[in-house]
Amino acid sequence: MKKNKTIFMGLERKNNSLPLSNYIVVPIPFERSVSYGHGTAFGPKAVLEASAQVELWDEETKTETWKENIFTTAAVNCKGTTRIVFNRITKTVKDVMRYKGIPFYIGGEHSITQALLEPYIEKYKKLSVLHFDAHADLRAKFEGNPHSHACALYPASKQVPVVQVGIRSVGDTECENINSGKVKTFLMHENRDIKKLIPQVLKNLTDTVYITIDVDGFDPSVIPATGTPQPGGFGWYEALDLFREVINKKNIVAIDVVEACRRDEDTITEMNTAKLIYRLMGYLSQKKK
Ligand SMILES: [Mn+2]
Repeated sequence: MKKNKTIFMGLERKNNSLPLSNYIVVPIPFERSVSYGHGTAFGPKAVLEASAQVELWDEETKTETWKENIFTTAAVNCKGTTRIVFNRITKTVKDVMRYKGIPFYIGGEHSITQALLEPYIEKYKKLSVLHFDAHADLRAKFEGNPHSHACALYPASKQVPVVQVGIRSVGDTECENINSGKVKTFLMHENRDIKKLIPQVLKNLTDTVYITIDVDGFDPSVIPATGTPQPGGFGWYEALDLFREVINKKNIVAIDVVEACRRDEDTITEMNTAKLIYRLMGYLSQKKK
């Protein structure tokens, strides 16, 4: 079978369409405020290309989720000022929300979550956010910029409950924002027993959940190519245990997966990110059965 490298999993069903799809993949190759390593702009393309190498039958969920229709939209145009691009992202979200499919937004740097979350916060009065990340991302501004990747969750944290996991890097200007107000932060070093962590995460989330996954929440041995890596993150199976439980117990409105970079040394990051996204789709599909 000839695979199409511009769509998720490299193929789609005959007569696939946006209204018919159970999953909607939206590439957002935005990169503007990166402070250290570069390459998130190439992330979505690399993840789509790698997804064509992921097996269509998933060995854990025992599903062939692609058959439920996965629609990949054109990439969001990320040219222009941050304000212009964020407006475009929010408009795209509003378009996508008209359909039944669960959206997977693929970044791009984490700042896009600010624009992605706005329409969900507006629509769902009891929304909460599961924030998987190495970094707290709760600075009001970073290097003078309120739309930096280091501020990704700050606006949302003033409006809805944000539950943070994987956190192992907190700046001196944001340390007062963790475990304060609407933010519940599970620092990685204090929460290494995943079996104990999961029920606490579930307890702190509302029933309606938006999941934002910065892939640097994983240990760098799982996801090596990220802009600002940190040691000691989630293992593959630990993270899957958490995501499976949250998906099974909560109503998931959308998922974003951000900060995957492309580098020349290897293809581990894009491959594992693609597999993660397909696995999460599998959990969502299993739940419906
Ligand atoms: Mn991060």
